[in-house]
Amino acid sequence: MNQILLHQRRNASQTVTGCRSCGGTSLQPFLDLGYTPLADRLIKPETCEVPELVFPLVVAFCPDCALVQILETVAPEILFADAYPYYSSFSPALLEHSRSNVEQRLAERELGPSSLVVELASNDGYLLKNYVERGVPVCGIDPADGPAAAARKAGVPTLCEFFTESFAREFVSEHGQADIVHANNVLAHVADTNGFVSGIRNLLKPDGTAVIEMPYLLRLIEHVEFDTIYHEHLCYFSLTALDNLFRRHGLFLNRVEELAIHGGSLRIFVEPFEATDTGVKQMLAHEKAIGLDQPAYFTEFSARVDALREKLVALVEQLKGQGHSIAAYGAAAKGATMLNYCGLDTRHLDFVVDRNVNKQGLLMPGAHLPILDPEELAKRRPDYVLMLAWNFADEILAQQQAYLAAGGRFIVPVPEPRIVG
Ligand code: JHZ
Ligand code: ZN
Repeated sequence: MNQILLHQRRNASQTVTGCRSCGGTSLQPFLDLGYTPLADRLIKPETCEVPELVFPLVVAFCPDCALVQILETVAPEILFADAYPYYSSFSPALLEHSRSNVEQRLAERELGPSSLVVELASNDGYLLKNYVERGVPVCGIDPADGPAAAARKAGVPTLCEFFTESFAREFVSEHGQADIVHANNVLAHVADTNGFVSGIRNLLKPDGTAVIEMPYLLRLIEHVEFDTIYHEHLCYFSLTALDNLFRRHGLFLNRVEELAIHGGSLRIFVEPFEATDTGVKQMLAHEKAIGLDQPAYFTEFSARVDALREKLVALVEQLKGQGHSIAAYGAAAKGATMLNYCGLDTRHLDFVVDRNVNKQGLLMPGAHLPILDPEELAKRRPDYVLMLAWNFADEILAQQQAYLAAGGRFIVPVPEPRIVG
């Protein structure tokens, strides 16, 4: 059966008719990445003949509230259900980032045995464990059962649930409201954007703070990080769009920090009272000044994505033509978008390596490259390695000194394909 029709027949996805935030019906598409398989749906070798579900990946701008979003919503049961392979704890840099986040929160606010910290999408407990160590009661909420079980095993109480408006009400009646709510890289993943934000409003004490991180749209566009676009990411946020979204629910962006993680992220401090600091005002003014709240800002992006693809494919084909072998590093979700949109597969690349043991032994979606242990780089010595997890490039290059010293080279694809090493 035709792959394209499969998703419609099985009711696995729906196309939005209005903006995910404001409901406006003037959505303006500006990038079409075609039909792609699900980026985190790794394939078991024994089922590699079964056709994969593919879904449209079209990105649009809402002129009414400035939210950038994809048009297709894949059912969360399909996206995050069985064998969701993402475990936060495989990156030392992310663990350090989370530990220092918690240290800063503890330095700013009195938190003790009668406080409550909740994390939405708490994954394997990578962040909350830092509060546990300091004697602060926590509760993680995460719908993926593998990571949730790992969190419990690590001593982080975790409810294996989707966080919704109604779940927030039940949670508060049972456990009370929270002093701090963390939500990292999850707001973009939820289909009911307004319900999720309204749930945060319910969950917060009147003097509570939600500390929320998400990739920053401005950096995505600037650095052509188009590979961070996949079906799990329904929204791509500017501060302007966030301000519009949270205000609708009586929540205020009182403080903002820009972080380098994941190609450039925002950390926003959201509270149920208005006390906007100058940093927020300046960032909103900057977005207005550069036109990030206007559709014209996005018109050239598609051509820049295509230019990157042409350059990367030309480079890979040139190296192959010279007889070089090429592997890839990072069975990341973004890697799936990069490979599939560029049409790179087993004809060009021999394998992918990844430290996440839950990914090893499986195949990349679409491209079907086998995922192996990073030690294979030293053993098999490919001439080049395409850095799919470019957001962790520094960390990975530092680990791969032996491979580099032996003459190995990395190809870093964004913001522009280049060879390093
Ligand atoms: P990584 C994830 O996206 C998942 P992904 C999710 N969709 C999301 O929203 C974003 O993060 C923010 C591996 N690795 O984390 C681990 C090594 O092998 O950038 C990962 O598989 N060795 C929820 O999947 C991959 O690379 C290392 O030294 O695009 C990186 O994937 C390091 C540092 C990582 O995200
Ligand atoms: Zn809108």
